[in-house]
Amino acid sequence: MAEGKENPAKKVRLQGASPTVFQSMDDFSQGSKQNKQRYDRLVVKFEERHGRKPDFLARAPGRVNIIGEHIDYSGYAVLPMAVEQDVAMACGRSDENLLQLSNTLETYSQHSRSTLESTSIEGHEWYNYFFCGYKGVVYDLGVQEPVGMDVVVDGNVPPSAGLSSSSALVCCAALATAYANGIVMPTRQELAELCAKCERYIGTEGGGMDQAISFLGERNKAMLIEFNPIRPAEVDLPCDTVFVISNTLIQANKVAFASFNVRVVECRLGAMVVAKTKSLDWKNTRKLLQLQTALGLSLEQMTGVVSSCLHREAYTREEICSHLEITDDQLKSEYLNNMTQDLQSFELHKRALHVFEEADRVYKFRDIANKSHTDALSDATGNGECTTVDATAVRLGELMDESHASCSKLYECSCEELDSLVAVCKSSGALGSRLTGAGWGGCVVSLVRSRDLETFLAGVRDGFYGDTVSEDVVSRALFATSPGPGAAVWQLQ
Ligand code: ADP
Ligand code: NG1
Ligand code: MG
Repeated sequence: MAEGKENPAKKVRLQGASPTVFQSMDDFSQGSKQNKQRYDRLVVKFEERHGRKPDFLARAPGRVNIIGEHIDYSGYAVLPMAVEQDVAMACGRSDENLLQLSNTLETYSQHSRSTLESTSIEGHEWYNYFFCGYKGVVYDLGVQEPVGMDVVVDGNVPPSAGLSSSSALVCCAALATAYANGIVMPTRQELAELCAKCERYIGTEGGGMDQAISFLGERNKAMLIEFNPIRPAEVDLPCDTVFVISNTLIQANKVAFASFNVRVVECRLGAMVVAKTKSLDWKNTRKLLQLQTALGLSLEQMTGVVSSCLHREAYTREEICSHLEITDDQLKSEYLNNMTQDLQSFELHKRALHVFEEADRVYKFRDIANKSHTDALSDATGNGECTTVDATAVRLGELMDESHASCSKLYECSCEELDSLVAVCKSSGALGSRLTGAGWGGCVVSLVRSRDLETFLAGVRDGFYGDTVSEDVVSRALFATSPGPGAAVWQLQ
């Protein structure tokens, strides 16, 4: 199916639905024993700190992106699934005009702020991610007199590892704030749009994938997420296979170092430079998808446009200004962001090529996965069992491998450890392996045949972690995962 066309078999779901409010812990923890224990401990922690029971708990999951890396902020669809790991908050409304935030991990310091103060967000302390979500709800939804809140936070999404702990925190904060203030509950899509915008208060210019899947995640379903507006569509995952996450244990915080925002700017400038060359309205062409739409070309044709309009060497700052006929001050104030003000050179060719090719891979992955599922269910066996033809799983794996190669060579968002972990995953039997999330550290996602899972895990344990990493750390760094549900609230009695 050509890119952008709706697959009629896959209905856009959840339109209009708000995050579920559960009445029992069992429903809220959705069969996850590990999370249930965490939530129990969190309630106790809240009682110890605040001398009463919390009014409610909120949770928002992290995610693993199966394919479609660094293309959401260029407007293109991505294919993530929510994971079991989440950020959870125990919350109690209070009569004082105070927000009292604490964390179950002592490394994250306590913080209090008056609800009457304006919500300034400076620096990347953990509680500023909370305030992103809080500010998004209070300001964007116009809450006049926000209630005081006592909040204890507990998260088990590994931080700065590409599984989106930051958005889990932002989304959970927004959900908790909306629920605590008793406003008409926004829908999942509305909350996702709101959080995609408000996480930018922290300083990164993300595209919206993480917040979308945190609210729109569905058990056993990966999602194709399209943007502007956010539109989710279920994607069937191949049967007889499993996705496995492995963590390099190298942390890469997106606010502390500029590389993430540099890539956003390079894509923006790439779109503008080509738009100017093609005599389009370049000032309003800030995303590569807008460029493609204006040119009316396919993704494949766009790779030709990249080759003919952008040279392979990096562009200097002066060259960009001269091509766009703007001053250096205009470049700074209108097109660069807080972290890229002094950047001297910009890779436009490689970045744009990655984006168009990766966007194409996402639709290919979606089409092959959905078709394989339909074919498998109507299979001659007639017993309703789902079995994926091996060639299909192999092709999906190849798309993941191509994605990693492109992230590594064209987008340059990999690192030595990620490349070496990908190599170990492949040699341990993965059908496909790729970095997931922003990269420069963090996690790899691999597609593995179910029957090969144990051999694969043993191969990666020995080949990557060896004896230097404790069993306990490895158990949290290397695990099979399946799609989990999106954000929810548990109203305690
Ligand atoms: P990720 O890929 O995990 O989203 P980011 O660099 O975007 O990585 O965000 C990581 C930041 O999110 C951490 O430095 C921390 O400030 C915040 N964070 C993540 N998990 C928690 C948690 N459990 N408690 C408090 N803050 C957290
Ligand atoms: P991580 O670094 O995994 O939180 C970031 C962006 C995503 C997306 C990916 C790369 C934010 C909140 N997240 O995810 O939007 O661009 O990198 O595909 O900015
Ligand atoms: Mg993040």
